[in-house]
Amino acid sequence: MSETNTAAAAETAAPHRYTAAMAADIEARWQDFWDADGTYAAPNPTGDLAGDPEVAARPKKFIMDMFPYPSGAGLHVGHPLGYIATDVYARHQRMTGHNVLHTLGFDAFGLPAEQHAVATGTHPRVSTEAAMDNMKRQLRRLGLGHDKRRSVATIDPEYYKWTQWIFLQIFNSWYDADAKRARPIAELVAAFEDGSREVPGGRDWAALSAAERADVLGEYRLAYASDAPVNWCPGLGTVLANEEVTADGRSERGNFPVFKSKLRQWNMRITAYADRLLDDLDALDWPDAIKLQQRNWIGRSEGARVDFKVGESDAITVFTTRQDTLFGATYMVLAPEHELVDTIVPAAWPEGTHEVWTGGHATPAEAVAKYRAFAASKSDVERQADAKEKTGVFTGAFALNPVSGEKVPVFIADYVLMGYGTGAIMAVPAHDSRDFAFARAFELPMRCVVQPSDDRGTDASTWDEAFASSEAKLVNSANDEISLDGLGVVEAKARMTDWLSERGIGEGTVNFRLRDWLFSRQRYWGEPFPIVYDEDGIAHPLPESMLPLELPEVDDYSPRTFEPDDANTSPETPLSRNEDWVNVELDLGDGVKKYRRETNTMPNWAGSCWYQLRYLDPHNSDKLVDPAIEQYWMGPRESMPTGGVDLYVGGAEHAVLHLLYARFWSKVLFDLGHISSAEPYHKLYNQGMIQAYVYRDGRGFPVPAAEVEERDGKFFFEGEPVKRELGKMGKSLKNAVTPDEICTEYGADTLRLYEMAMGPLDVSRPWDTRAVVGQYRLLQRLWRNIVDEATGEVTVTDAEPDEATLRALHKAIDGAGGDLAGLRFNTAIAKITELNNHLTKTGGPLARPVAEQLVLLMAPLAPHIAEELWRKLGHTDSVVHRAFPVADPAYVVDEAVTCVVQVKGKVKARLEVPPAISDDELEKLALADEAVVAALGGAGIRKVIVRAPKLVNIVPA
Ligand code: ANZ
Repeated sequence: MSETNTAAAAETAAPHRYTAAMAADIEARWQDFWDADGTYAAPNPTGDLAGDPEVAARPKKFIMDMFPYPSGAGLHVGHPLGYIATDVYARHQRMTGHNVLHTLGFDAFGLPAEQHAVATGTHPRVSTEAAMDNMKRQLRRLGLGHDKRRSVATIDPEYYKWTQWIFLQIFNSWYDADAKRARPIAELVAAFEDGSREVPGGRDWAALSAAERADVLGEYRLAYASDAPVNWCPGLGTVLANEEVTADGRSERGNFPVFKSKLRQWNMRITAYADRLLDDLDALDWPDAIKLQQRNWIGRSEGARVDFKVGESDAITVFTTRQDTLFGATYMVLAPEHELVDTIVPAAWPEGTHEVWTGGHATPAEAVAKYRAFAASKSDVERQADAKEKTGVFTGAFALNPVSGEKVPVFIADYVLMGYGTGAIMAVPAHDSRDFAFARAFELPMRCVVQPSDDRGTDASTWDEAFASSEAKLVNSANDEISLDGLGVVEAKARMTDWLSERGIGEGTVNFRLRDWLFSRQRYWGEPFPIVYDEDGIAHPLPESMLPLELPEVDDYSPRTFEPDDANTSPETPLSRNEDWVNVELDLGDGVKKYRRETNTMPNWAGSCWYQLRYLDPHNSDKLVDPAIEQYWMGPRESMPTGGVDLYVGGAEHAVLHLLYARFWSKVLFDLGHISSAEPYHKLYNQGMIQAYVYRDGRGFPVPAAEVEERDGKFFFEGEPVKRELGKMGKSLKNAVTPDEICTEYGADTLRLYEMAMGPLDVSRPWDTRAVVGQYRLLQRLWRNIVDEATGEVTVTDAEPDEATLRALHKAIDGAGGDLAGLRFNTAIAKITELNNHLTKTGGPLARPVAEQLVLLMAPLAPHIAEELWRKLGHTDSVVHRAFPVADPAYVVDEAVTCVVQVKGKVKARLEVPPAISDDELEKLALADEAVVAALGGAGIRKVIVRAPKLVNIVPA
């Protein structure tokens, strides 16, 4: 008989067997039921909860997935791994007495839709909404228990109204470093007015013009416009991120020249929060690796600033973390862009200038100009690459080392970055590897000031590499006033810092790697800034009543492009061409005046910085979020002093940017009193990736994975052998599998089980469509254990379950319950499978309580079949809010096993012990046994051999 015939025959014999067709029917019915019933609606404390003290008394769980971008390509089976996991967890939490808030919205602004719009003329909203609809359909099919009333999309004006509102809060506040918190800018203005705070430069606030006041406040605001050096690409008409610029200074897309150009851009003063962003990490339940990445990104360095005199009146201030090595500073380097460079460059090379220092140029000015042009074409990352050859030129100037009194040459070189520290360094070639390489290339002197711990000696000119250590002792470091010789590095640093500050030529300082966040984009498909400029160019915030400021309709979604080589151009954003929208007459409180709107848009990250708050209260038109609601779902608790979401699941790729930006916005909103949680996400969990096999033909091109055949462990496509490797899943590697295909073939419950059973959630694992059937069979056996496949009737009896079944049941409840709460879904499934197999093997109808508990156990993982069986078992309510089974401890402990205790090879005692007993425990029990003590007769013990739980062998001394 052919396979189809077998299946057809089976179906006639068993018309009520669990099949894909039946799963499709069950799943669609329950999905409709849940939607109509509002089964997953999470009650709010001010609304639904207020009248129900029993519900209000329950503990809460706010469970979130990272905000998805609705891609036009739809989902493949790798995407929902995290969504299924949070859903299973949320379902288990509901069944263990929690009020659960779980929903999913869309982070829907973004470049792909805009590029599609540029290419096709379709409005990005149209393609984005189509993509969202498709994704919602795909997600609904998986049976995810989301509170759909709370779903939001960042592109909805009702949502971005609040993104703009938050921008205004940030714009209208400043960081009070003494109080260590943000405060309204009006309080700063008041302090300038009444003189309780000095206006920078000691000026009189009342005497300042409006423009001057705006400039002063711009130095304080947490959102401010500044002239930032950016990668300007005239050929594309847009500013690019460092990552989008190639090694030879061209745009990755289109290969156009890129120029470092100063453009007026919005920034967020995240640096003001550097310390708090670091300190508060301690209170968060996040993977250590992510915390470490955030710490490194913030990059706190303790060191000193030191002034080196140049000429009569100028000084170069350097930032160093090794002020102890100041005696070893034999030259200096400025970043090529450093503003002092122009001041210090002399007209001609000084007498005796080393040939290699000049780069072959006739004058220092020429050398500097040439080198600057060269450096401008590189990204910061390339400039810092350790392995690269060191380049630079002498400026023609010398500075004075403040401790050795030596004249040291001042260079410019690209390995020193303008954006870090002071943009200038003292170079200590003996003890810094980059300085060492540079000094070798430019034949500069080196002085050893830290005694090497190996046998290379203290003549640095003979070394092959720098000696870097923070544990060795200082040498060659004394003048008439200070000696560090013999001191350890830590003490020498402290001594040097004191000495420098006493003389007013330096001070201890903390430096951060973190930079302010560049917040402008020259794009259409983003949130417009709620900012207008008056005729003097002063920025004014729009009043809240004018929000949302909606995106205007435009004809052309692309920015204006220019001659690729024309560096003297500046971006013209898609919004700027819309004169009617840009030029407005508004009354901002002082009569109707003419204004120009800001025409940049906000970056992609803006909408995802605060979305957790909107999930809480998505339809509130007066407030970002009702404080009582925020307090209930996210407020601090004893176990989470900074508050936040209870569980946040997503990929590790968001370690820094999104998570740092969201933390920053939370802190500003917290400081200003809008929310009670100082952190957005208390517990973070990174799920692994679903990988997929990629099959490549002889030329290395991927072939469609679905059409590859396996024979004897070898793989063939259209008869030709192909090579198999592991890779990402996706269209380009021709190995995408969609959840829709699997749902059609087996049902969503099978897909859910398979994804959860593949391995521990945080580990990456390869997808294998052929293995999915294993979970399908589990569900078929589950069904068959409760339902008669011929009649469709339930088969349970009212007879008492036997002891072995009760043991199997309660062990499964105990194990699976703990596993579900601990996100160990694969082992939970293994335990439920074991129980189900036991029930299959024992045969006969199940006792009703066993059948019911089995269904409840399965409910978080396979909710559709669980609902259906629950109904068949005669219940009229949904399984979703039923209590998860509780194990009876009497059945959980295993029966005892007998352990034989031998002394000198002879059996002296038999002990009844739990099978899981540890070697240590068993040894203690054996040695305490009366018969054993008697057999040893006070003799010492030479050796104890323990083979838990069955054997202990004691060898007396
Ligand atoms: C002298 C010295 C001696 C240094 C030594 C290091 C080792 P972190 O720890 O990352 O903060 N530096 C300072 N500003 C720089 C800039 N703008 N571009 C490139 N390098 C810069 O690094 C601080 C160290 O990096 C500083 O300490 C400085 O070199 C260098 F044995 O000063 B050090």
